[in-house]
Amino acid sequence: MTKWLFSTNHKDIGTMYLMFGAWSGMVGMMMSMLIRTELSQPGPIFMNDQMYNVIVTSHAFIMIFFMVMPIMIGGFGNWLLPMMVGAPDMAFPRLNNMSFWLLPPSIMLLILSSLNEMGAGTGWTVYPPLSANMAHSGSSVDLTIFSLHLAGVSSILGAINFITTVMNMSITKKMMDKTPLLVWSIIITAILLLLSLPVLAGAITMLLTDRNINTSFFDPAGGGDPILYQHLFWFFGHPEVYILILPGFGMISHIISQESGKNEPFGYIGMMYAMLSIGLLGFVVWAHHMFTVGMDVDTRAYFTSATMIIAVPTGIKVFSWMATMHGVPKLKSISMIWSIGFVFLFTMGGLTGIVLSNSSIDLILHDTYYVVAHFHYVLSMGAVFAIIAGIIQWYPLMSGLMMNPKWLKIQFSLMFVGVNMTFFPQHFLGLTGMPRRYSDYPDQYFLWNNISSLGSMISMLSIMILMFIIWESMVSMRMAMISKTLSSSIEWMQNMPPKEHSYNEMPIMTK
Ligand code: HAS
Ligand code: CU
Repeated sequence: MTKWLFSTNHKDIGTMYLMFGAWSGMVGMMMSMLIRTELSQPGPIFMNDQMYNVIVTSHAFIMIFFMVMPIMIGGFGNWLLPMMVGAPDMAFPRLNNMSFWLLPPSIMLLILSSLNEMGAGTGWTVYPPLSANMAHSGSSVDLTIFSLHLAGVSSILGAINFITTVMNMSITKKMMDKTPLLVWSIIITAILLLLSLPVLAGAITMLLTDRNINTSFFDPAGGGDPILYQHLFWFFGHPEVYILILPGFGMISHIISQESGKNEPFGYIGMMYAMLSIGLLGFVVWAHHMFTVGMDVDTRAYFTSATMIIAVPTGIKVFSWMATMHGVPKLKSISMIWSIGFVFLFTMGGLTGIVLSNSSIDLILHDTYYVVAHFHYVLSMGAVFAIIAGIIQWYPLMSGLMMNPKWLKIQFSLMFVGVNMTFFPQHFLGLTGMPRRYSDYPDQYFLWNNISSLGSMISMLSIMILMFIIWESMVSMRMAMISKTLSSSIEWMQNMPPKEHSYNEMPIMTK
């Protein structure tokens, strides 16, 4: 009965990733509710500062490494990429299974780190000296490091698999300018993973030896420098934020062009080069996370300008999505509604990113709730909206079932209200100086925090309704008609590579 757990089939593995991501998403959401409850009014409610920081840290790790990445790359990537390039499966099917099975032990180590000693209250950045022995003795931080090692190996193997699949097994390989944008987005993401994760692995391993075998890479007492850790972390960390959004870009491009009834996305070639430049530029802007460490003015000027340049390719994407939608008379499908929500709210998050990229402004806003508002607009409303759009778009293809469209519309409205009510007020909190990563605040900040906490409950309700809608579609066994959406979806995938290349030309690498 559990044979599918060991499956080497890309669709089975994709499904396992989706289920794993949904489960982790529930855990991450529960932690966010603990955070928002603690912050719903001034004064301690049920946590001390260390507990609060442990929960914030696990929330971030779980959402990034165990929710967004597994669902987007592992789930949608595995399901759709082989079909879209015309391959029978991924290049290394058993490696694919291993990539998935490295994740459960990884999340287990992360959870163990919270149940052990005082937990790792370091933030997802794990900066020393806070993460060093002096402030975090005991095994918690070490367990977190091991968790990241495993998640990193999983992603690197997955990246190798995707790159090899497209290079060796694609019937479109001689015409990458005809390959669907979703395939492009996953390839670029895989390259970013391959180049950035080893740097994180190096940094956390150096931290591990600093903590346990008396090296002093990051300890000035032994000639080291904690700023070195920040450079290494953000050389990974900034590309990582594009890893979290690029597959979403790919899904949104696909959904918008398909649901608008257009043959291809507006400005296909421009979209392709925009993603390539975002990926490339993402490697040369990392120090915009470290403006407060005391950089000289030329370095600040460089990192500010380089960061701002990313608005150009991103603007190309935003305007091309709008051009693709142009002239479509009615908003017919729910996945299209989510995509429009994505374009609008991601752009808002992007604009506050441009505000933060100004080094002199960032000296004031760094480590305030303004940053928290920025990254939740691009993640909770960018990445998450893209994921939900994708689920609604491809659920009939994956399961053969149909969700209740009227309920889905209600659910979207609730989510739209919920996330904006949660995160918009956080801009005000940040601008008036409320710092992040504290469990308490002065009374002055009560109103907006309270509204934010109420908003988070609305979002949680909305996610629970989505779970209910999926459950209901399963128990009622409402078969999806091979409707327009579904058939055009299949047609799209089969038509993208021009017909003259037959499947027989492909090297068959699976038995
Ligand atoms: Fe960011 C911090 C700057 C995109 C995620 N970001 C974070 C953190 C996360 C994150 C998680 O420069 C916190 C990390 C931590 O724990 O400390 N970010 C940017 C910029 C962009 C950007 C410039 N971020 C993202 C994406 C993310 C993400 C995508 C994940 C999905 N971010 C920053 C900076 C910090 C930061 C600072 C550090 C702050 C601090 O102090 O810690 C860009 O890629 C966004 C480009 C998108 C747009 C919108 C569409 C473009 C159009 C074109 C016209 C617009 C123009 C701009 C010409 C710009 C429509 C005009 C400007 C106006 C204001 C009108
Ligand atoms: Cu960044």
